[in-house]
Amino acid sequence: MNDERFIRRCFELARLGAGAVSPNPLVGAVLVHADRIIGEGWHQRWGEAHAEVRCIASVSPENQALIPYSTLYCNLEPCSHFGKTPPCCDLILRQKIRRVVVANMDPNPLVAGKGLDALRRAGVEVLDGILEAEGYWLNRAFFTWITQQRPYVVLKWAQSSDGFLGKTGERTPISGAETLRLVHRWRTHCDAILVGARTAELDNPRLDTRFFPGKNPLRVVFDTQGKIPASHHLLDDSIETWVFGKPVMKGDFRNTKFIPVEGSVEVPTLLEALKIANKAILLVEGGAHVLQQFVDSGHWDEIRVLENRQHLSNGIAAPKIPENAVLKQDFRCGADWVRIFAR
Ligand code: AOF
Ligand code: ZN
Repeated sequence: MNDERFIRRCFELARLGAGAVSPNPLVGAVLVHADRIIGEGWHQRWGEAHAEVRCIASVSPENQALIPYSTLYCNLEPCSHFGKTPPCCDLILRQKIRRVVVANMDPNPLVAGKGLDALRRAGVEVLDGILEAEGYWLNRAFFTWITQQRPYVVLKWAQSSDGFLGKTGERTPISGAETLRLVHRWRTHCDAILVGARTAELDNPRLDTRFFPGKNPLRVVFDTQGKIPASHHLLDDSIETWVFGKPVMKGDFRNTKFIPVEGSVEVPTLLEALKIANKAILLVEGGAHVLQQFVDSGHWDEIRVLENRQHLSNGIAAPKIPENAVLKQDFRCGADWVRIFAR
């Protein structure tokens, strides 16, 4: 069906905003006249123009007379509120567009149906719910952020084919180069990355995105016993970093914040701090103890497991996939397997 085809194109465009719009949704828009695309746009950056605005602005002068006779496709209900940008609905009505097709309603209480209502009241033909489930999956972090008012939590680990994260007490590379790039892509798409003290100490990770173009998310590390050496990458102040539990270190830190805590860091405490800082997507990269803490407390939305053919026979056991996890995606990446579970 053509409506589905053009909504799929909206999804493709929307994905181009990944990593740059959070906590806003990923939104793409397409303007179609007689089965021909005459305009395309997507929400490119938080605080900047919405997809519909860019789409309409992209129509070439010779096609502008066709706008009122075209259908606007958008994966999210056009907004009806004044936020950082004016309402997209007003623009649609001003342009006299008579047909609008969307995948998902906007759960933002400022919009929540008011956008489509305004269009319908003005006589626009509105069709909603096209590829709704795909649209929901695309914007799962945004829907969680709005409806549950907390960051979306992704747990990630790499394991051997016999279920070990690594050998005890030594850095064990598991996945290959292609998977490393994939992980760096995932990092660019999230707002914060967390590791525990043992991983930070043993692996000396940079937690940056050097193998994929995009932004560096906030680095978060639990270090309640102050074990991370000052010379480690996580304390190099090169990227915004939160260190939970370590007594404030001396030095000229601009990007590193030391957050003193007594005892261990509870997951809800971290999630609340991230929420206040507008960080809507958290990637938890280990180690075993921290991952288990999230699994046991039920604070996870998605689990991404990278597995290779290596046999380790012993070492640190990978967490068990919870029983309520549903396999959503399953693909090969280089010599590794990637499995993505959600609830
Ligand atoms: C749309 N098209 O491309 C996006 C929408 O602060 P603002 O003005 O950017 O508004 C952000 C809210 O607008 C966001 O929470 C969501 O409800 C909606 N996002 N709506 O019509 C878009 N990104
Ligand atoms: Zn809008």
